[in-house]
Amino acid sequence: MMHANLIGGEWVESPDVMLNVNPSNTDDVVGEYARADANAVDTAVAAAQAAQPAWAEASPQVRHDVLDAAGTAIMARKEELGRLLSREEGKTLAEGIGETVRAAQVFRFFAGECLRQRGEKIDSVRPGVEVEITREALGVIGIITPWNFPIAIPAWKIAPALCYGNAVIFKPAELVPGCAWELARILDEAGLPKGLLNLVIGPGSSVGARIVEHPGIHAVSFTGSVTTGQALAVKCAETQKKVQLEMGGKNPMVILDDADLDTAVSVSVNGAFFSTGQRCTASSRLIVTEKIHDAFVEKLLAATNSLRVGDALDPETQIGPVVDKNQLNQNVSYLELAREEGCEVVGGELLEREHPGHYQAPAVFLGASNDMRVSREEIFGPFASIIKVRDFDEALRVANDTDFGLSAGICTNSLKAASIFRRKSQAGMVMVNLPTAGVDYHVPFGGRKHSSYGPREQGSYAAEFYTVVKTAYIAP
Ligand code: UN1
Repeated sequence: MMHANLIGGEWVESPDVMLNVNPSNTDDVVGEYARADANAVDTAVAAAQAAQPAWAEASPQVRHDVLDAAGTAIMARKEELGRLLSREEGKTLAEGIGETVRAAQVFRFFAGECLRQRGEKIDSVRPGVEVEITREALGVIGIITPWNFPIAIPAWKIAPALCYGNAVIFKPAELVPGCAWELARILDEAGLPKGLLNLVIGPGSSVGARIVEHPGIHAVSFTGSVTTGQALAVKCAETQKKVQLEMGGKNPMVILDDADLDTAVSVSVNGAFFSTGQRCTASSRLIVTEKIHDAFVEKLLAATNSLRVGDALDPETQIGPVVDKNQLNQNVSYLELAREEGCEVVGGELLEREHPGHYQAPAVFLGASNDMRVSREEIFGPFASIIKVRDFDEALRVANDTDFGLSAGICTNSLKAASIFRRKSQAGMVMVNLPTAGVDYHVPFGGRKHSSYGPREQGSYAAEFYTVVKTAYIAP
């Protein structure tokens, strides 16, 4: 069966069809998906513009009920959707189901937010005049999502967009159209009026480019690479679109001498290797003070060695395959670079399993320094640089010495060190004795420097991006 795009409330097929392939077994085709073109974006925008005003003016109860029904439907199908997610993306089944649950929670959270929208009433400086500040929908939002969170990232962009009364043009990553298609169908079946959510699966060069240049789209929320995001922002400025970018990370995890060793190892393994290191919140720099360094490395290597790499759908698997051949080749070239730069590389071998897939062992780069390219560039694989430092002051300096600023972690039992780190970290999110990745769904998410641009995502802070403020002056 061909999976069609959803445009103006109709499921539209296309002569251009692409295959969704399972990275754990490249002989397994997850499905065939219609590829839209730039003209489909134009049709979608026209439908979105026609549908959006009535949606924004509808009772918040109407929007609440649709988002709540979508959240309930996702939750009821968490095993099946989690399986589809793991099959198309390659993260483990537990991670796939966990991410699906997160998507359901996001929809329920924003169902509640529909009912919690409030404004402000302020006395004017002019006697007798009152000022009212309210938030209104922007109009039509372009949503461009990456392959590494096939359901949660679409959820945390689409749910707030709809909550605040907008219509959506949604372009998922071509590597993972399966969850995107199911999400579109769930919203359609949840009673979302026609035209409010348009699914346009297709290449960035045509579909993505048209979203970015279309004058009928008022804002674009993008998660992906720094290069694509920066080019997109420049293009969006030409038509004065609001932009929200979530991009890379080179997140530090600082391990201090007084850390609990088991906690330090478990948060490092989780942060660096879970989801095959394919998270912008991954801990790719483990910055370790000298007294604990050797004991930490010994335990970390033992833990890393015992990780079971395999088919994402096998319940025994802890690390699934790399998403595709391109990413695998890139990983391999970074392993070579790590050696050239003088690191001792432990792990990283390409592995064979029952079916042909992109399997690779996690790797640590021992003896790394913070100025090596492998410690500065986002690799997006199951790798971490181990950077030895003298003390907390140097650790803090190294942690902040990066072009990125998404998430930063510290393992310590010192309240003083933890509070100084929280204050001085130049990252958008700080984790104490917790992995840098794996965030809550109801609080703001985002970073600084090259990691992010524009207002925060998630929680009530999402309103900043998905609404526009109106200030009204009222004389009696
Ligand atoms: C998480 O770590 O829980 O693309 C979320 C990413 C991030 C999401 C990470 N935008 O990896």
